[in-house]
Amino acid sequence: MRRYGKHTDEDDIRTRPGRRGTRPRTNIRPKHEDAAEGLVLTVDRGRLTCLVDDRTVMAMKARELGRKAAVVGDRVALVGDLTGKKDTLARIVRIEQRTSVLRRTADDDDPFERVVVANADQLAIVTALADPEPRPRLIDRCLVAAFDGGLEPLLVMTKSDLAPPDKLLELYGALDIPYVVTSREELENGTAVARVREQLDGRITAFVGHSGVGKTTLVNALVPEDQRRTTGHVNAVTGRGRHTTTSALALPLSGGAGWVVDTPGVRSFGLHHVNPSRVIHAFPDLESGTEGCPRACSHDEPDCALDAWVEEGHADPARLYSLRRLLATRERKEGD
Ligand SMILES: Nc1nc2c(ncn2[C@@H]2O[C@H](COP(=O)(O)OP(=O)(O)OP(=O)(O)O)[C@@H](O)[C@H]2O)c(=O)[nH]1
Ligand SMILES: [Mg+2]
Ligand SMILES: [Zn+2]
Repeated sequence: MRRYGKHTDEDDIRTRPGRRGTRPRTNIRPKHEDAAEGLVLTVDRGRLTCLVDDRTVMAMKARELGRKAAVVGDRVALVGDLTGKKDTLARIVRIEQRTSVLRRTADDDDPFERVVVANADQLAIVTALADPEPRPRLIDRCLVAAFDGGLEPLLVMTKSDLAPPDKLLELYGALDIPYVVTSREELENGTAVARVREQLDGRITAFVGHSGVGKTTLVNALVPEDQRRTTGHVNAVTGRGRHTTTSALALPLSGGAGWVVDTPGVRSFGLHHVNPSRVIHAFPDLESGTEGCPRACSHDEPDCALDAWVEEGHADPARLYSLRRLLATRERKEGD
């Protein structure tokens, strides 16, 4: 309110009937009343591709935005050339308030935090059941980032044609988190797509996970044919997938409301920005066990109630191990 109120008053004075004929002054900060609304689809070295109505418009940040950066998923206000024609460049004059922010740091010691995606409702945490091997610790970190950033998590387990999901389901099936399991065959015959679609319709979902887990393969199966991206090939020598996806990109779900955001593969998901006391929220299976903990329990001390909680069979010991590991890496950072 305050941001625009002052300028509105000034403009009212300048345009009131008695002063007809006075040309609007250009030395007042424009308030961009006629700015168009856009959605940031992708960002590439300062150039942003935005969807304005049904056109894709290239834009750059206006100087008045200062250091504030727009990211994929941001709702922005644009002025200037909005035709979307080749070699035109619009200006982003405002970034609307975000409903959610998916943040990560390169690692826990890295204070430089990047916003990966703005305004996503849901975080699809993609894990291959094999090739590459599942990494529960990365899953846990993504869960923490989801809870912290206001996104609902969805677990996607791919490549069930290579290995069964049993072990992961044991760890995560008990959590109150929706999950889907997919295989190559189910991707090809469309059954996997239908199952995943059920979880995505009407929402903005960001896909994250290690490189080579099949994020782009899955996203491609969900979006119109002409919007598909290239996917990686698993390197025969290292067995690892190449980092084929190099930038985040928002794509519309085919034939319906909703967006999917494909992101580049990550090795780690640094949580420098997350307050350690909030980490427990990503472990709902353990959270109820903390009722018996001493005040301000670090959950890694002799009186912590979680040891008994796990011994009594309320949660998997691997989950407590994971929580403690995560807290320990956070603590080390807090200490320095
Ligand atoms: N066997 C099997 N292979 C799959 C499946 N899904 C994807 N792949 C293969 O896994 C490899 C990597 O897939 P991508 O979709 O590029 O993986 P990504 O997660 O986008 O990787 P980055 O872009 O590097 O983060 C490709 O060779 C896919 O064909 C699956 O369900 N089963
Ligand atoms: Mg990819
Ligand atoms: Zn405790």
